[in-house]
Amino acid sequence: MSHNESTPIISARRQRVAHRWSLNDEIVLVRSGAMVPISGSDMEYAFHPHPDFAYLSGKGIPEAVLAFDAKDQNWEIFGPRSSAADQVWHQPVDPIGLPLSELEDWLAERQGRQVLEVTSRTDLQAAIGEERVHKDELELAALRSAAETSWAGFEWVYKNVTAGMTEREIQVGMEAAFFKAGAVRTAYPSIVASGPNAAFLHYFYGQDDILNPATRTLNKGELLLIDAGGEYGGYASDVTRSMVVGEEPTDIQSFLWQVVLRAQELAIDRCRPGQEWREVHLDSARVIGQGLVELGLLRGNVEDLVASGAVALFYPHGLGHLIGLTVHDAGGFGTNREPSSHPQSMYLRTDRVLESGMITSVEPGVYFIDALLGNLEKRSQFEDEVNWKEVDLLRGFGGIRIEDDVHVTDSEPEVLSASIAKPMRIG
Ligand SMILES: [Mn+2]
Repeated sequence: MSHNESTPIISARRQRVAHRWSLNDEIVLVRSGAMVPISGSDMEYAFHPHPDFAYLSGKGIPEAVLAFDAKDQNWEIFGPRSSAADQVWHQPVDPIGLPLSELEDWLAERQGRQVLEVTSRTDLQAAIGEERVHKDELELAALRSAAETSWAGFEWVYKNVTAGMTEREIQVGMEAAFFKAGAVRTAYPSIVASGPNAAFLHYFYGQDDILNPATRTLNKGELLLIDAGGEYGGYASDVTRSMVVGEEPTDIQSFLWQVVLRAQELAIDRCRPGQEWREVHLDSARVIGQGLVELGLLRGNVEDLVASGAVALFYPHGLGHLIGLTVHDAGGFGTNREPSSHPQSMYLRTDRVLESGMITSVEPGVYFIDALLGNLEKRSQFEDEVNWKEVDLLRGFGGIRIEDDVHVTDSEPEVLSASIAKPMRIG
């Protein structure tokens, strides 16, 4: 008899994974993971269950173990029990499945059989990853709820942000709105970058020095880039909006914003089964490149400018990544595919053909990044292709990124974050 309390949807996930594993009589253990102590302290980091455990159990409890017996195709979950002493300090953990103390006996009853730890078996993990790539109804519901919490945060921004506020004030107000709307936590550290700070792709508060974190005051007429999202039921939301605050956008702000939006819209429309993601990505780079040529910042044929890496100076990251239990989710690379070394694709986190049921971010951008544009080697390498005189005038412009989370379906792409407006100007 099975003591696990899984829902039919979780049972179906387990069956699909077991089918992919195609084992004989082995035992497989999937652990939720341990609490991680903070060095030099008796405190611990916030718990993040191993996503494979979360996927196969629907639970987020430390030290729990999901055990699979391939002989009778049975799954058993073992969870810790809180002692009376524990309960003086902490509310009890949900007593799931069988007590963890019984795992040893359960394994002893199966003595002589091979016990496989899933984390030490790439093939078994890859099989779970292939299932996690295709979201079921329960996952889609959580992803839609996560996107709704993000909607609340961005609405707060649109209604409340004005020039003169600090990035930190904006972050705190936005995150409060995520949490009020039901987010359990943010899906990743919120990026709230004003003016030139948007040229750091992953700029976030406290990264410079957590004892003495800097924050910047947003000036009138500057771009504000916010890349943030709520987490709900373990599932991430990942949304970026860029807007000019307190003034009408300049011609160049407006032009580049429209170029990024056009690149995004074209890419979203191609979030359909059968599309080769790398090609969709390269086409987004061509749209960005064409815009930079029209602005007079790049010279030459767009195809060549993408191939040479000139466009990558302004758009160095990938078009998007799979989203699920982690913001950069499992299964991004197809079989026998590896990260590219080409400057335009070296940070691409997905390289596979799109299939129905996938959730991908679509997030083209354009930036003026000092670490790239000030690099002397690159300046001489791209001497002819880049109009350095004009480009140098835009150092400090920051960057523009627009990002939504898209569900690939057998019909039209479903944009989970579609209700989050895309204002070019706020405040
Ligand atoms: Mn993203």
